[in-house]
Amino acid sequence: MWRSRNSAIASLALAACLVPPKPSAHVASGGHASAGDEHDVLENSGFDDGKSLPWTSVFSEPGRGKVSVDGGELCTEIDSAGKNNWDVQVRQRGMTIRKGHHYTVRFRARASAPTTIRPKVGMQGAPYTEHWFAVVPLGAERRLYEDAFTMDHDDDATAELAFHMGGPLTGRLPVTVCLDDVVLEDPEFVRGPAAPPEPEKRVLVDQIGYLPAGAKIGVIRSEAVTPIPWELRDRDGKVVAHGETTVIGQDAASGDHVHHADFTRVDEPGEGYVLVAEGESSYPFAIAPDIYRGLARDALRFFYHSRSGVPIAMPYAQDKQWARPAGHARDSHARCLPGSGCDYALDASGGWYDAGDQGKYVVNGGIAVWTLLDQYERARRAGARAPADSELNIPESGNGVPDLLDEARFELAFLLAMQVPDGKPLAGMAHHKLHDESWTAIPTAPHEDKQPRYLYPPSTAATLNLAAVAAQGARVFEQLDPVFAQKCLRAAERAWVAAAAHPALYAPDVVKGGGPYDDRDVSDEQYWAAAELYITTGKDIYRAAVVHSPHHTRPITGGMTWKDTAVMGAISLALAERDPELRAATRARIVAAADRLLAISRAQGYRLPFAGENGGYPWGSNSFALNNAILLALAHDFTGAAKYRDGVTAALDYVLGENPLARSYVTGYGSRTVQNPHHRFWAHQADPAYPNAPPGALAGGPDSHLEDPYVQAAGMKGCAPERCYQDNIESYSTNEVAINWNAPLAWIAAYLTTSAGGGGANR
Ligand SMILES: [Ca+2]
Ligand SMILES: [Ca+2]
Ligand SMILES: [Ca+2]
Repeated sequence: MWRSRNSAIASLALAACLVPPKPSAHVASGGHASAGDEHDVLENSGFDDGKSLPWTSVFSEPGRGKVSVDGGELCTEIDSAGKNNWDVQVRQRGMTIRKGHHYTVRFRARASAPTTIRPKVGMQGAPYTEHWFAVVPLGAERRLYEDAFTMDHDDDATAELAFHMGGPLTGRLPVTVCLDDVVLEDPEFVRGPAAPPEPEKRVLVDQIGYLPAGAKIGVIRSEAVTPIPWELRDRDGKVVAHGETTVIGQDAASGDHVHHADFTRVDEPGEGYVLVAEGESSYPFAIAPDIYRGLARDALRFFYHSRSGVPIAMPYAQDKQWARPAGHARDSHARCLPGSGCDYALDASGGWYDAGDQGKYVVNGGIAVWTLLDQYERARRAGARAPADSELNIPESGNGVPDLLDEARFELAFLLAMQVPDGKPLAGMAHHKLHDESWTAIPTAPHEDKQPRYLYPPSTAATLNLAAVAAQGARVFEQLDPVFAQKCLRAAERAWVAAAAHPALYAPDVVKGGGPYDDRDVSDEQYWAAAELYITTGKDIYRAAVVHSPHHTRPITGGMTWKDTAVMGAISLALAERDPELRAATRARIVAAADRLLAISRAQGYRLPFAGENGGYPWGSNSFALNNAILLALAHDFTGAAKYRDGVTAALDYVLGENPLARSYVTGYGSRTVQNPHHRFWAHQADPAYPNAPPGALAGGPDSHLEDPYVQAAGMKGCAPERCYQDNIESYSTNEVAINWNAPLAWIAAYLTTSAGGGGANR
């Protein structure tokens, strides 16, 4: 066997041009590629079980294609090569490359047509230091390649082995590149014994617990077709209740055969309760009236951690690991996207980062602000304990204003700043969004992002969204800060007029560097804006727009999304004093919706008041469940019927662990919680120098459309909807966090904390 030169290549920046082909990797003249060696740093070298994980693929626009495991090989079909080598790649991460160690790289490869690949071992993020690379021309014949290098740099705990194969590396397209027996050998590396797989829980509960006054139903996965006995034990192991299950049967959403154990009658507060059936135990949980109090606070503190333009500082960060310098100060002079038809700059600093990325999107910011302000309005109308000034430990704690409103205002001020100034084209419209020119890598803390950022063109959806939220803000802040309230109202009415003059300005559905948030139906935004403006001003013109909208009478099918916003208008009308006639009518529609959601919850094995869409679960499914729960909570407020509140807790029970994966989708809340949300700063899994997520962040949850390379690589095709989930930072379609998802989590947790005792308020 012939080994090539020892080649550690220092700090080679990722050049956009093709390194000229040279024999830096050589065809080995025999021997085997010994996959699965104990000195192999990689996992899954051979692809022989039909899965590619932990290998994943990345296609960066305009790179396009797909990856599959076929006949024991990992094959990448490249339809569009993109601009750069790395616009098409497959890679494995999560390894440490150690200083002074000698590495051998070996793999088999072939291609359907002549093309070149560029494997590299290097840092997965900036500055992308490469420890080794090779440029390898491929042909139709499957051949064995081998090279070796010595690690000259300090230990790299963020290393990856990536095969770049896009941009100028390609020849004629389409082309398929197949890899097999990929080995990265280090004689000093010895793989530890594999961790034993975690046993699947079969007795599922809310890992936080249950309210004394509410329904308490555990889910048991059992093939038994007749009722089975269950026991509830206290922390000392004493049986405090027992009974027999109700057989629910085969459940499509989870793929499980399900029983329910109802221990609602147990209302003795305590911790360490355990539900037992068929010899298996649940995670321990509490029964107490204030179990969601910490969650209600931390779910709101998520927004402080997401602030842009200001440092996240102690003591507000709670722990030094979450402190960071201000990000994106340059948003204070945000310019329009070149060629987009405007030439000014806006001070659009501040606001919240949207999600795992650091974009700022008006339509998603709007729904999140609305939900926070509605939490306040609902609490006031319901006579529940009003949110207080100093409950969130934020810089505005102690300023005399409820912290919930301080936090909402931080984003509302940004939304106002996105409005086109007077005298400019499209004056009064709102820019759709502000984000980076290209996607940044994981990890990238906000202050480390050096990408240019631009204002994207105004849209009717963003403008009506601004009109709605600014109108709501005007009435919420009317007593607290009349000057700010006036500013909100002026912005809202300007936006309304501008949207009427430009009723069909739609954001495009594709863009790089940020989410598109495209929406071609703005009739719902129009209804929502009209409702908020009417409640705040009482003007006939807005009332007319409400009652003439098709959304005024259409049955409500579920909670709001950033794209489907009408129900927010309905909720505001149902809470407001402004118009008793409209209030009664919308309350009736909300209660009817809650009845439908209760029926759905009762038909689900895991009791979720959400049916999915055409049998599948969408991106952010947990937020759909929680936004539906808001409708159930309001129905409880309006009627006092306990069944609606039990529907609310059923949704939260599912999110907090009473689901087939026995996983709490909220960081820090539960025995077995989400660990690795998709986030550019809370990126500990990608780089141990970055923190884990703070407590109280909600993962989007199962998405049966498998919309990212990581879940696609996980071999999950055909998964039951509630199981289509991966707790990995790379799984942005199932494990991202977002402001519009944490907002309903905060709403629901606060509702169950302040109304836990009871009966209907605001009847
Ligand atoms: Ca193989
Ligand atoms: Ca305050
Ligand atoms: Ca819409």
